[in-house]
Amino acid sequence: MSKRYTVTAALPYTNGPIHIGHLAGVYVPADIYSRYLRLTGNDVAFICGSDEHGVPITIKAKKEGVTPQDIVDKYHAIIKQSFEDFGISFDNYSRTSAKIHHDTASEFFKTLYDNNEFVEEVSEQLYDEQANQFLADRFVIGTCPKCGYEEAYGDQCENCGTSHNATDLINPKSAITGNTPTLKETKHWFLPLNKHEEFLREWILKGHKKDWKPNVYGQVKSWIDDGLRPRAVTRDLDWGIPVPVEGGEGKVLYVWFDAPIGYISATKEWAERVGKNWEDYWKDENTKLVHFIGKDNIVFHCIIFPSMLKAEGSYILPDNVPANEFLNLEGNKLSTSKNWAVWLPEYLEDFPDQQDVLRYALTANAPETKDNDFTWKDFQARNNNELVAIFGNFINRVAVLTNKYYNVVIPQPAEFKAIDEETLAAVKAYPAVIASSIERYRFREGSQELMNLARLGNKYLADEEPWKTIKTDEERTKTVMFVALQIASALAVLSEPFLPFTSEKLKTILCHSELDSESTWEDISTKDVLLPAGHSIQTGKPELLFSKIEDETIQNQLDKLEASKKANEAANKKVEPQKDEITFDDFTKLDLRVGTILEAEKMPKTKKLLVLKVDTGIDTRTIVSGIAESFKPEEVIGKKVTVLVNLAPRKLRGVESQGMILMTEDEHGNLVFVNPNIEGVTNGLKIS
Ligand code: B3M
Ligand code: ZN
Repeated sequence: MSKRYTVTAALPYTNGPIHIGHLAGVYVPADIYSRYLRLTGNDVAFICGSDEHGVPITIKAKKEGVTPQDIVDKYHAIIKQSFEDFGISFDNYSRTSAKIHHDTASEFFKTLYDNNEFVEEVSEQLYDEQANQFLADRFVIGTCPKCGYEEAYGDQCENCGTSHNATDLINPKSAITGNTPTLKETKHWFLPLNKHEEFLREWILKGHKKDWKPNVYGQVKSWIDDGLRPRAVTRDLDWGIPVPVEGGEGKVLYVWFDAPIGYISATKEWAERVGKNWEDYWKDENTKLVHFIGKDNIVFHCIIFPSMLKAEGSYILPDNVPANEFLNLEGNKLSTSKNWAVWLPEYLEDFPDQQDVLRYALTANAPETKDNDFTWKDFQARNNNELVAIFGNFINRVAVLTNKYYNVVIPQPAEFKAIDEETLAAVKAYPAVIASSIERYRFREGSQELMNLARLGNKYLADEEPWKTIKTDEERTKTVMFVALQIASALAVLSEPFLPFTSEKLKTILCHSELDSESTWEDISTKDVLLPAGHSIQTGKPELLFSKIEDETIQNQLDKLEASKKANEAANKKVEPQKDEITFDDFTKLDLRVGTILEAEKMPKTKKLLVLKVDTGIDTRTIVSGIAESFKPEEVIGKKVTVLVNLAPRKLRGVESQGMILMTEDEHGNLVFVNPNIEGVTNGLKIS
């Protein structure tokens, strides 16, 4: 029975491209779900768009010396293109700088305002005197009051997911100047979440949202149990949606107030375009609303947005919010700022036409219940051992043998044996098996069930060996190839949610479009024949669905990652602030000389220390230096160095060190000697 669904995917911030973590956490699962719902005859609005307000965008604009609009225009186009490239089949991908969104969000705010759903309050907020602006959201960094994470933002802690007001931060610092903020009075409108606590308890906790994933239900419950407080929904910023009420001059809607309303405005925009009524998708109790997000957005989608919808009064509430955990990359947290990521545009350059390989690898290893790690080795294994060796190999053998034995015309089967009946019956069970996984948001499980269907086909061919029976029993071979082709056709349909590009290629190989009617998801479990005898599949050598990925390709990716990390470290090396001023007399106390390292050996039981014998021109002395991680002893013997000779001796691990060798770091963070061009200069000469 067809149902109506509104499926939303978190609106990506347009302050950079999207990477594999976004795909794994939100967009591939949402796409699998939406494609499956369409394939099973449901009415689906799959909605997303660019989240174009908020402080990250203004920070990026300031850093690049352009306007916020320039930033959002650039990255909206890049992100939209990436979603199209990876087959994320939104019905509408909009943007929150669009007029329809400004109007919708303003109207939504005004309705709550007119219904006295806000608390209007003049309160002291964090202020940066030097930058002459209030500090909210990512304009301020401090210690999270809940978990102690020291890089929490003014509105949210990425470490524990909690959301708070900037004034809750411990030891806040301005992200603009580094100064400690002062407090300054300003008026804001607050959504009194405490007023909605009873509703939230009833709806979520007593409403037995037990089908919500434990990671979601658990975070929401702890948030409610900690006690809900009013949250400011306006900001003293100039980039965003102006506050549409008296006294709102110079203020905008808090980005997390306007962004979720973006789902509604994008639905409106779509409905107008396709001649539907948007309210069917947001105000009809029979519509199922599902939000796909990452775990850092749980509080906004399970507490704040539902409270807004409830306060407005005419909207449905989310049926489920199947948030994923985070994906890490080669053991480290994916990071835009550290450029530790696999960016989608770059992936496509290196792996053209292999979107499904990434979709499959990310789904098969998705962070559905805990953070998970993407490794290029696993990516290669999923491709070579599953997509190539099982799925692709099966299809290729079926197509090649049908071409070779029957000139691409599907043969009339002879009598079915038990193995044939059992195999065909097993195929019929797969639509329900995969559907069950998808409907419970277990996409990893679903992808493996799909691969099991390909395994069934592979095993059937390996057991029945048509390449042998063709020589001895033509009738038997016809039956075996007929059965194998039915499995291939089932794969073409059931793979579409997970591998949309492969499904398309497979339907072309099997000429599905020339069938009287193309098989639906349900047909796979009800029809006895998916590809009838006499139907012709594609002539000629069939396109290989997947190709082996070599070790060298993977090594290149690992090298690329390492290089981008080092380049980023160099580019973002923080220059230490200047030390306190000294006088010339202070400087003249330093006695710097040219010296030569005569001997070097590692200090036993330490990682960092070398014990050096240095000829300073004055004498030969022992100096202990923390350079063992950058140099082997033999590499420094004979090196001319700059020595601070009048540093008071000090004992290091029982060895008395009489001076210091001057060092610094190169762009890769490796230690280097501070050596003006002193080769050929004799030891003992003064450096000043
Ligand atoms: N722009 C995504 C994030 O926090 C945020 C989602 C909005 S969904 C309404 O990374
Ligand atoms: Zn925290």
